Amino acid sequence: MSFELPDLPYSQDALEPHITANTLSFHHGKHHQAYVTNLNNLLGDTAGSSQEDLEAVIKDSAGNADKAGIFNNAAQVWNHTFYWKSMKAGGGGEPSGDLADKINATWGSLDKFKEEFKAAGIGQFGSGWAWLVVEGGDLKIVKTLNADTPIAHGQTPLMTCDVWEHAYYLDFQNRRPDYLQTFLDSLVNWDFAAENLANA
Ligand code: MN3
Repeated sequence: MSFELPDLPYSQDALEPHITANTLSFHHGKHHQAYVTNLNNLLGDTAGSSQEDLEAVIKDSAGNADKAGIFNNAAQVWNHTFYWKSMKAGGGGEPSGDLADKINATWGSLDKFKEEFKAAGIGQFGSGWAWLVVEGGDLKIVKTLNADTPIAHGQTPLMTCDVWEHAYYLDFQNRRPDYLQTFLDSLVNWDFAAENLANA
């Protein structure tokens, strides 16, 4: 068995003009694929194939210096699959229902949430991820370095934005703040986040 690159949940040009097909062809077809290939090479015959197998590999290797390569590649496979689902064509707008209520209760308004999420993404020095997670029933904004992932820390991710330069450089060059603003205004898939909250 081996892990496989999941298809994008939309066509490569679905997120244009915000994120171009050119970016997704490299980000999904090259970067995400490389993490899958590296992980299979590192695990050899012990590689699994399901989402549950992948999460078990991440939890087993987290914090283990001898398994840093396995952790980094497994977590990046998981993080990217989750990131694709965190966006959709015609995304952005406002969440509804329980998610909207919890965002308002936690940050006071959607605008304030967006401001703090954007600040987390900008404030992640170097490469990493900005996340909306739920932990112990509370919504939180967290950022992780490099491949690190909330599922290794007992948190349930609701949605994420990849802030590695490869995620935005072809479309936004060095303008990470503009990429984050576009993600929040025009791409984020609130239905996916609400579904993850309902299942948390
Ligand atoms: Mn990436």
